[in-house]
Amino acid sequence: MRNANVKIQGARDTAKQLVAAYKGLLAMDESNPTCNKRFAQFGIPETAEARRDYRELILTTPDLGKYISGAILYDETIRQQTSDGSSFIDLVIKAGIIPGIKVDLGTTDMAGFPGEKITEGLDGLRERLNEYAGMGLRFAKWRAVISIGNGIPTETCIATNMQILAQYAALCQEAGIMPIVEPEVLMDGDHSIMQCYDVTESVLKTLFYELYKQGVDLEGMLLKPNMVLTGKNSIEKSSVTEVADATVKCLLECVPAAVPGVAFLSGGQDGEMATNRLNEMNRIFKSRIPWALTFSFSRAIQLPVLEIWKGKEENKIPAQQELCYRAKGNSDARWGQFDFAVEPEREPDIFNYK
Ligand code: 5MM
Repeated sequence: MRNANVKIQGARDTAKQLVAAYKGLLAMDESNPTCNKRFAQFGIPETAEARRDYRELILTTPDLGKYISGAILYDETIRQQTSDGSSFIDLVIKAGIIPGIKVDLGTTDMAGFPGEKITEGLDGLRERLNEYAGMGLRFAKWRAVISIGNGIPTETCIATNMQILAQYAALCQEAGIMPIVEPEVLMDGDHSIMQCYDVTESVLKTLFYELYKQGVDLEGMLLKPNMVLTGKNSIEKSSVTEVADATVKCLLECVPAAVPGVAFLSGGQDGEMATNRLNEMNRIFKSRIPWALTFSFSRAIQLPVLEIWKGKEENKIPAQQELCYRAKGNSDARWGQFDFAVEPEREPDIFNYK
């Protein structure tokens, strides 16, 4: 067991605050290419100014801080100024939200392992983290990507990515920054929910072994995993309850109780479906799980907002209303109180799932 020095204690406090009752995180850390890709879908200019306006629209949404505990920002945003000349970090804090930052530098092809990716960004990370801590950013995020396909993922890809994630987490805690650890098993493909379960289980078990080996304090971190889902091209369809059942069972098998919270990514799921699935997990299992189960969605919250905004000032208020609606829905789901659009199809029995 690691003694909590001041920095570890700070990370533990941040983790607890981020998973406070009824709250979750907003991932608004799209890199410029990803943000531009989203903008292009809705005819929004792919410029630094449009990205600035959009992020200002998000962070000036009335009442956002009632539902959102933390915002994951991107390096470009924290170096931009709002329209009244203040800093984005100050704007986040003024909204009652904890500011965080994505620190990975994206993925690249893994040498010798066709179809697999490795996440880059460890070089110089200690210095970047110290700079971010000095700017008032209290948590960070790093995403590793695992694909399911013919002969993949390989053990080597999983082990290498999880080792890097654990190194990132250790560096964050050294700097007094709380690490969000994001191992994403992608939805792409035609795999079954059981294949996703098996890969997610292997990824999470490897991850926690690496975190243990590298001395990462589990109370001072959060996990951001995928839900256990069928591949998006699969003919098999899973009910909301089957997804909740498989996901919670997998987490119970792999995630130590010392971790204060699990904040899901949405991974390209339809927004309402992601909310329904989170709601179902909390509705059914909340008395049987040791960690908070919440959200850290990007697309599931933001795509409907972008669709309304379309880059036009006159659409700003309806876009903010949509953002608030999505944030509130997920906040309700955080407690199993979201108003269901999709009825659960069967009672789950997590202990008989596998
Ligand atoms: C939108 O994706 C975020 C940034 O990705 P890039 O570095 O590729 O631009 C990503 O980190 C995001 O925070 C999480 O994956 C969750 O997003 P989703 O859309 O899966 O909820």
